[in-house]
Amino acid sequence: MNGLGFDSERIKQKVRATNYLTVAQLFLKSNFLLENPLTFDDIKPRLLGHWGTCPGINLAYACLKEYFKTEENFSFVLGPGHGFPALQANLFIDGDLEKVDENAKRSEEGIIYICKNFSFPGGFPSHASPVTPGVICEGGELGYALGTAYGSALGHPEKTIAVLIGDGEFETATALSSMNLNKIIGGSPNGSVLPILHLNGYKISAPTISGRKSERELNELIRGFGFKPLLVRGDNEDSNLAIDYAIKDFKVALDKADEIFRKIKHGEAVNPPFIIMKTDKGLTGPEELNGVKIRGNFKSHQIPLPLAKTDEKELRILENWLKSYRFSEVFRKERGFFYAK
Ligand SMILES: Cc1ncc(C[n+]2csc(CCOP(=O)(O)OP(=O)(O)O)c2C)c(N)n1
Ligand SMILES: [Mg+2]
Repeated sequence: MNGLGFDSERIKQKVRATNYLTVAQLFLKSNFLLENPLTFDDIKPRLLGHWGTCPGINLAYACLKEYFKTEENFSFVLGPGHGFPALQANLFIDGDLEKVDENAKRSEEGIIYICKNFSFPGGFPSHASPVTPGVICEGGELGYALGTAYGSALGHPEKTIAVLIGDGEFETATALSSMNLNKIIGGSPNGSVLPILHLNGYKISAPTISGRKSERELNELIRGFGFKPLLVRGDNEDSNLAIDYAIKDFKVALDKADEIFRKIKHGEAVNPPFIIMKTDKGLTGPEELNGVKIRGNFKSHQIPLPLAKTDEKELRILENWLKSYRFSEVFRKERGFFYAK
């Protein structure tokens, strides 16, 4: 049975922790726990990486892990591999990274280690890669996530595989043609594939086609491929409310998906579920900079504060952004990570 003890407070705290560690990996070379006011010296000399996709990954991952925590055969495939800092933050906090890398202990030293080594020569790559524990799809070249998920379900009826697909990725021929795989692979003797479209409206420097479709038209497209669309709405202007609503919708959508997968297993001819997760791109990040909208815009795709090392205003925005996650409430040097209940 899935979804038992689904705890929204624990999810919210985990999302704050993973978002904090994501931003820390992108920007910080010291003062990782923000024990002193942030200075230019704390900022990495070369700011690399992608922020915009990360908060959506952190939200989806936290909800999925909370829902499927009792299930050994649950796995997650990440399409947008450029969201590696988010994946890394989750693998770190869950202790998966520590199992393969003794430097990644869930302590202050471990935090320093993952932040310093993100996108650094001899350290961690900027994208998901074969050295990332559990990765079967790098996501550097977009499009293969859905096909990979169906491939790993082949001959494994015990498996449930959730797969996050970017809405830009959803415009690739590979992703769109993989939408037909439910007609071939869905159901016995294979596992259950749960696609999640991350509808954040943007890809690199432009809006996405799906993001500009009406809700009805997008639902009809998904239905046309033989899926049952389920909406998770995390697009409120207030980031905290957006996360609250998304978590509630996730629980409802995952319960529904579970019910549908059970019917499919019993041979009923019903359409498999397909979650559409709508969030602002760069959710919880800076809203605007110099009058230009960042959150909910393509401007959040990579480094939203590119001058944080030299510009006092950007540095202070970064400091307030990091503080907004109240990281000290979920991590203490002497206690490590802890969540509600
Ligand atoms: C096949 C392919 N084409 C282009 C790129 C370059 N690229 C990197 S990130 C990105 C945008 C991805 O947008 P989306 O899938 O919506 O992810 P988001 O960051 O919005 O979550 C693109 C086009 C790529 N990685 N792979
Ligand atoms: Mg997108």
